[in-house]
Amino acid sequence: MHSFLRISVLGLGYIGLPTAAVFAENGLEVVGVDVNPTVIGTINAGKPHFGEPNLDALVRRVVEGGKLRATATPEAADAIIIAVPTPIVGHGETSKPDISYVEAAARAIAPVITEGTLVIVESTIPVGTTERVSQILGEMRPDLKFPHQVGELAQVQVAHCPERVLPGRILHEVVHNARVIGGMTRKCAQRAASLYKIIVKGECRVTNARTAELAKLTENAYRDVNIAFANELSFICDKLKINVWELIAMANLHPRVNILQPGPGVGGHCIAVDPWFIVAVNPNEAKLIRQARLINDAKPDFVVNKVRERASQLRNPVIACLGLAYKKDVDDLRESPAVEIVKKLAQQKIGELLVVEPHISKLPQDLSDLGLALHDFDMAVERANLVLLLVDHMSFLQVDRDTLKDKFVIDTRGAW
Ligand code: SAJ
Repeated sequence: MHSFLRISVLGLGYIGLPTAAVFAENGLEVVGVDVNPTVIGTINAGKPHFGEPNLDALVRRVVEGGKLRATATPEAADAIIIAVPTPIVGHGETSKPDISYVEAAARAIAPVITEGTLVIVESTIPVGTTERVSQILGEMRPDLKFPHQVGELAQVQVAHCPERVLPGRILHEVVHNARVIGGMTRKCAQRAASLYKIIVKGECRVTNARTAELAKLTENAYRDVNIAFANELSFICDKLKINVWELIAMANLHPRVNILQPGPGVGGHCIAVDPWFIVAVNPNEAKLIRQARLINDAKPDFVVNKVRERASQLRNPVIACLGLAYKKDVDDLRESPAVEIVKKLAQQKIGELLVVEPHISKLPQDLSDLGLALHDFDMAVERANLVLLLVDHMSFLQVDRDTLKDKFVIDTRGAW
């Protein structure tokens, strides 16, 4: 039997809320903490504040059942999971991780921890940050002993258990993925593993905190590098007038080749961000990882140039921009290359833009400030003389080929 009756999750976003809800579903009393009053109100009304398959029903169940409650002030708990954002500051090569939310979370929980509390960081963090959390707690609570001070004799356990779930499949992956559990000490790791085993059906592999920190960053850098390889091929194929998707399908027939797909660029809050956490700490060693980021970041401009080239051949370019999300079938616009492309097209006044994004009901302010509005898919495709596919949403795939016949088509995803 495990020893966790009540846990707390700090940060009720894309990771924190599903994690909190799944623990609650498994019988624990869960206190969710967030700084945003709207988020707190929405969750306490039994609703998630963002879209994710099956999350609505789950949140309603656990809130109505009294197992999950959201609040603004941290409370004591057997385990406290920190799942706050770790953005980057700066741009491109000057990007640096901003761990201030994690540090603030550590300061916020310091007053409520007691002997025996397990503190877990799930947020993606640069190597060394788990130790930093332990230090902050130690500075604020001189009455307790922490792992960075006394190792296994610590009265409070600290661990890093990075989240690895894929948006769109979060509730499945949070249960079925293997977890990397990095303890500041062995006991910290084992205690954290016993917590995750309550909800995780996959393997819980224990290691030290630093290895866990780099493992998470490595997973996303690996994917970024592989997407960069595909995007670089798309630049090469454009010059050589070869269909890059056909090329990749051919190469992937080889039993040991598995190239990913080129696209309009890499978005989302993870893959486009996390590799910089490695580069910032190891600028001299992380050459390939840096270059991959630069290649992927160059893709939106390449698409804008393609559109400009095509539009210049039209008297009155009317451009249907299909999709704003960072990837298919999600409503998440964070770091989305599609948004960047649409913004640039609008700023450069390249034709009349008809923006389509079926997963949102309102355009973000910065896009409506550019004079853009949301349009219906069929109407936009019908009216446009240039159709730009930016996201391969399921609902875009069954397009009537006849309506595209006399139009320029730029398919950045190779979906059509
Ligand atoms: N993309 C391509 N070509 C591809 C695959 C993806 O251009 O072949 C683009 C997507 O369109 C999107 C971006 O890359 O813009 C990232 O999408 P994704 O589906 O690869 O990943 P994310 O950002 O949704 O989630 C990733 C996952 N990490 C890995 O697969 C290694 C997820 O497991 C992590 O939990 C998540 O980052 C995270 O939170 O770190």
